[in-house]
Amino acid sequence: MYQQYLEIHPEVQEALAAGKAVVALESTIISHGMPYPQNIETARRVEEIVREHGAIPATIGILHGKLKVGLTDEELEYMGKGKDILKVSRRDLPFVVAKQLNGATTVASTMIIAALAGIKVFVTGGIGGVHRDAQETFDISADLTELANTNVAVVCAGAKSILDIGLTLEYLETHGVPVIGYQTEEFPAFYTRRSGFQTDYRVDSPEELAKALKAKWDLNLKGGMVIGNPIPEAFEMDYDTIHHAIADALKEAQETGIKGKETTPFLLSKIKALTGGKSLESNIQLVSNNAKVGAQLAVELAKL
Ligand code: PSU
Ligand code: MN
Repeated sequence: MYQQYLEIHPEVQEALAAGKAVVALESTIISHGMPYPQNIETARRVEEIVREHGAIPATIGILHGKLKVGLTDEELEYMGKGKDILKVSRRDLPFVVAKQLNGATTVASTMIIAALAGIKVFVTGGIGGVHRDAQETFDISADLTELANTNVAVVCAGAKSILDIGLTLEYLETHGVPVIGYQTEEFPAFYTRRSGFQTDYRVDSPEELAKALKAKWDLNLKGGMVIGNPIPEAFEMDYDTIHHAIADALKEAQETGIKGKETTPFLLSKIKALTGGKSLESNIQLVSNNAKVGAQLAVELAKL
């Protein structure tokens, strides 16, 4: 039934049919997470890195209601430039499809579409999570419930401290989502390598990660896995700089009444302005670093 809504790029289709390594990439980071033209440059670079490490990239997005798995260069450009691109999470999917609209996919909806296409590894920058004042706002990203339900591994640089990282990890634990530190014991905090929170397991190689995923899914333990891959030291931000910027951005969001799906994009662009663009540079570097690990993982998984 769902095939009628999917449009898989021929190169991706071929790779999947042959059991080769494929890596899914999201588009909210392109349309709502970074400014033009760095968004498109980054998206292209990330695809290249995935190829350099032996996998086929499949950037996911929605165009005229079609769930696209693998975008052409023009489509990628449109994702980065178009003014009519909605931010689409799980709850938005049916309407964007039925009304034939354009949409950028979040971690949650990218996981859903990747799973429909048969892709098991997905690379992004950071996952959504439990927001800092969630006790009051109930703002908990649908990314977390998706991780509990959909069989896709997510390679990320952790979660930003615009979120409550501790509560995010508690939520994932409750829902049985393994949280892995890639070559680290600590869950990374996106712009910085350290967050002060431990992960459940440290894993040092893509083979080891692939084996754990295979075991999880062989055992019918549904859901994903969060693989926290810290930003390379050279591109890490100064702890105080980023923490002040985040505090200021959060204050402004509260004062101006920013809510719901606008929150994450608002905070990201404020932080970029407050750090004089440094946060954007870190963001680009950490996604590239994740693309490498994700591709290596997909290659190992394809061997099992
Ligand atoms: N974190 C980033 N950049 C992003 C996002 C998160 O560093 O662009 C996006 C992802 O697509 C993520 C979404 O799935 O924000 C979470 O949004 P929300 O909190 O509204 O669920
Ligand atoms: Mn939210």
